[in-house]
Amino acid sequence: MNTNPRFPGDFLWGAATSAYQIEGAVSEDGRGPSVWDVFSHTPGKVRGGDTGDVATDHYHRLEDDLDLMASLGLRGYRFSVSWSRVMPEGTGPVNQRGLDFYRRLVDGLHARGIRPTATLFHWDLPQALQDKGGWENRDCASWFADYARVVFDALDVADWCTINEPKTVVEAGYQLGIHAPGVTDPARSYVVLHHLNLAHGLAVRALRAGHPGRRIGPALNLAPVYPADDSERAAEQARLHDGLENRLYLDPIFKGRYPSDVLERVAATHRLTEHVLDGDLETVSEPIDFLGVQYYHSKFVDGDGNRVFKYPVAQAEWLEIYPDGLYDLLVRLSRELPDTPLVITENGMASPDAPAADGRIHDTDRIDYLRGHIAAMGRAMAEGAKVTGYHAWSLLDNFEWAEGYEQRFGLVYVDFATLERVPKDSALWYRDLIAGGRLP
Ligand code: PNW
Repeated sequence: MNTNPRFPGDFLWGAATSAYQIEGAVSEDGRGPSVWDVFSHTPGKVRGGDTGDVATDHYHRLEDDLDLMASLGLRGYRFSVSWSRVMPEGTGPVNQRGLDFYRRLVDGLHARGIRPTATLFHWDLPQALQDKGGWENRDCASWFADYARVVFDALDVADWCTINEPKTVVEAGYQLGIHAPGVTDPARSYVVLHHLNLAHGLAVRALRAGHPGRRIGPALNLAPVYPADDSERAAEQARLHDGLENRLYLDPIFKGRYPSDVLERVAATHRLTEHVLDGDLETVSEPIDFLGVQYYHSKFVDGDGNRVFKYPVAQAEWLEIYPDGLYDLLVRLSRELPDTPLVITENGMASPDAPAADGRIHDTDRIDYLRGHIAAMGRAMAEGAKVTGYHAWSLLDNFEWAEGYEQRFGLVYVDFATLERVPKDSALWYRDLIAGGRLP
């Protein structure tokens, strides 16, 4: 058996970013504030008081960053559109200067032969809409669809992701309160999930209606759950946690229903079913073209349902490194969803990288992480998983949400004092992988 097979010639090797994490220029050219501007400027919410005001200054360094992508040989680039750059109030007037930035980005990608994937929502809801209840307001789904139509019409992009990681919005934004808008109320979180799902479905319909031939899908962060020991109780907890981690997000989109075991489990708090109106689940389960899979880690749970760490963790304390989990996940998804192409829309790890004496960044831990996960993906593909692309998270070190600038996920190092970019060893390794079509 060939243990280092060649990936298909048309495989989409890319890197991903998101708007608030890299752009900066938060009050330029008519951009309105988002919930993340407000949250990051609230004392105590982000490590070190960091904000996305400047971030990597990508907004002003667009041409250089495009050249950087080309120099790494990227075939694909996944970015997100800032809703409040395009519609400063979230609804109503469109800000052409905001759209122009993304037009320049997309043109620059096409000019370099890099295929764009645009994500409509990567957590930066316009603050004006948060003031009207945000995702707790059912109208937010139709505001989103209106915004989606504007962006679909403006940008020459074939591949679209709707909502980035509804699970993170639900858990970090509305249960733990560690992300904007900082709510700590589970009862409000599942309403938000349903409205995010509705928004997703309405955007799929909007694309179908206006732009046949383009592709659209969700971007779900999924984490395989395993029992930490051989007990029946641990096995039972693993099944339940699989519901909370994975089926709660997959089933509404692919089966048109929320998983009943999860609903029962959270019945006291979720108030979900009362918000699901006739016809909603048909909207939510509108057929999609691909599933964006974001994989960082797996979870092992014991008989009490507590997470047990069995493998080394990265700089981010939740990021337990387990490449076999990606293999298991892809094999499972291709079995359960045989007709749905899979695209890895994010995979990566954080390290406290710093330049060595030679000025280079020797991030061998990241190379090991990428090698392990890409090999796991290759094994799943060899067994028939239909994976068409892989996007490393992230192109650049960036604003890592509540962790500020301390956790570095980039293939490219950013010196946040000078904003200079230096490709890490992992970026050069990834360049060689793309050029050769197999693991270096
Ligand atoms: C993703 N977890 O978030 C996001 O899409 C990115 O914006 C982010 O920078 C990246 O992963 C790294 O964190 C996640 O706790 C946040 O399992 C948390 C988790 C997973 C993904």
